[in-house]
Amino acid sequence: MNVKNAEHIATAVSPEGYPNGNLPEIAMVGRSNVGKSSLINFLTKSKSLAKVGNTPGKTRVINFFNVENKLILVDLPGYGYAKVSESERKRWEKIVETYLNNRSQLCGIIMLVDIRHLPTELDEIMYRWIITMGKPHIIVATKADKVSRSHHQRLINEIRRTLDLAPGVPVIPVSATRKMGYSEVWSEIKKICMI
Ligand SMILES: Nc1nc2c(ncn2[C@@H]2O[C@H](COP(=O)(O)OP(=O)(O)OP(=O)(O)O)[C@@H](O)[C@H]2O)c(=O)[nH]1
Ligand SMILES: [Mg+2]
Repeated sequence: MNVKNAEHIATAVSPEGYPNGNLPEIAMVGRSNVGKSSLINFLTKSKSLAKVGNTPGKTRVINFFNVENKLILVDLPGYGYAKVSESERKRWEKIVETYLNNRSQLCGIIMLVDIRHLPTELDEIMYRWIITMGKPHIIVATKADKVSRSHHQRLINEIRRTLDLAPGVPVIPVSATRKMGYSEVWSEIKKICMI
């Protein structure tokens, strides 16, 4: 996908705020700070469409980005930020759960994990949730520029083993900084959304 037009179309905490229409949606899920917003900017060739790195764990809303009027990339709030209170965590859960369980045009999920670290227990719980939902999904291993390319395959295998991924689930190393993985991720998104 050679993206030329992408725009922020909605910010929401509940279904009333979701955008209207029937465009297919792909949701980004992952720990706070893993690189969800950066991935959206990378995939839309934009510098600042999605806000990056401003106080991790504070983004408690869902942002929707229309891409070429063909699909919507959905930036979900991140989990696992150490400093959130129990009530904030519950709020996160409600926002994300409501979206993932009820959004009919959600066609697939991109789960992000940092290539440098083994998926955490929360990642494992999230992944099992994704499996239960039964939607197509891929794993993006972010910040691939932070480790030498010669280690990528080993680290990907470790991610695969920790999450106990089925053989058909792709794990794609991506670097938003070095612009690596663009066509690989878009190719999977196109398959998932059938666009
Ligand atoms: N080196 C490197 N840094 C990255 C990459 N992607 C994101 N980052 C950095 O990681 C930090 C977090 O990125 P975000 O995109 O804001 O992460 P997020 O998952 O949206 O975080 P929350 O909104 O808090 O859930 C920022 O400082 C980014 O610049 C990457 O590919 N390489
Ligand atoms: Mg973000």
